[in-house]
Amino acid sequence: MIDTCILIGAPVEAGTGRRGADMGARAFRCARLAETLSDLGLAVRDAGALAIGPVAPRAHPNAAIRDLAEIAAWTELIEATAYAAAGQGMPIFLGGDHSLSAGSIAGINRRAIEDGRELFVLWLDAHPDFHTLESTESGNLHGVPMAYVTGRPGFEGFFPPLAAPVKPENVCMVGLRSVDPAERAALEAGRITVHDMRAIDETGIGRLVGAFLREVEARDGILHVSFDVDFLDPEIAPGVGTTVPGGATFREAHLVMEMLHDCGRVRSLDVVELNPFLDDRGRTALLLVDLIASLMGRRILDRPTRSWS
Ligand code: 4U7
Ligand code: MN
Ligand code: MN
Ligand code: MN
Repeated sequence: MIDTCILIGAPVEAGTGRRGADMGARAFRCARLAETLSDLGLAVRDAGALAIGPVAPRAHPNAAIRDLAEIAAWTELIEATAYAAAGQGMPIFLGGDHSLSAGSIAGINRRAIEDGRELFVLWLDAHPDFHTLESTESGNLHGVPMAYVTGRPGFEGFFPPLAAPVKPENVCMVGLRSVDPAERAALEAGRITVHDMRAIDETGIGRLVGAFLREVEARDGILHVSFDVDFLDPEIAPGVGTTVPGGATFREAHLVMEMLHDCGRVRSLDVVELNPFLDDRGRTALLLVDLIASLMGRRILDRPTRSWS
């Protein structure tokens, strides 16, 4: 297992329609993320916050798109950072909005391919973020990273070229409850595994995630987890711009994290869309630190065997 965590602040908020996500990484630090990980016996390296320089604006035929050049610059920087960090420990990308996952997943996958490993992605989110540059209507680029990293067309010449796309059949989305028509059509035509909130209600999140983790193991894969705060129900996690009612509960989220720890294959993590400006006395940041602790090995009681495999 990984024994060094590398905390990487990525204060990108140009991908959202709201201000405040650029303070997310700072809030994780206030909520004692580094100290919590150290208490679990992990070595922690704080890489500070990334920054891009000034960029010249870029136009796109889809006039709704905002800050294309800025997000492209972030993607390039985060991709290179992810690639470098993956060789040295477990990078934890602290957002910042979800557009940062375009870079983190692309860089992690470049490293995985070089190491001869098969990368899987667990996407925990109310949204699939599966718009192309053509299909986004809001123009907010935090809605496109999953389309980019799986190699959907239309990013060429605007976003950095991918070393290789992530295979759609290696991606599992859990928690969906806000899917735009264009995203839905593309998901229906593609091979990504999608579990909406109804599937969680009907089947139980443990069985859905357990089936995916068994698949990762069967193919000897490594796993990247992309955690959007809006995966959680807004009643327990109000500190996020895009709240959608009916999200994952406290225990559902912790169970996923506990199972991920037991599976032992998570090599990188994004925690994105935390917006401290919208939070309630830091409770969303504190909850996320507890969830990250569960992922990194904190448990209620020891259990001799894994109950889900
Ligand atoms: B997030 C949306 F229209 N689909 O494209 C869009 F509903 O990273 C939301 O998951 C995108 O928070 C949400 O703007 C991006 C909208
Ligand atoms: Mn998202
Ligand atoms: Mn979301
Ligand atoms: Mn452990």
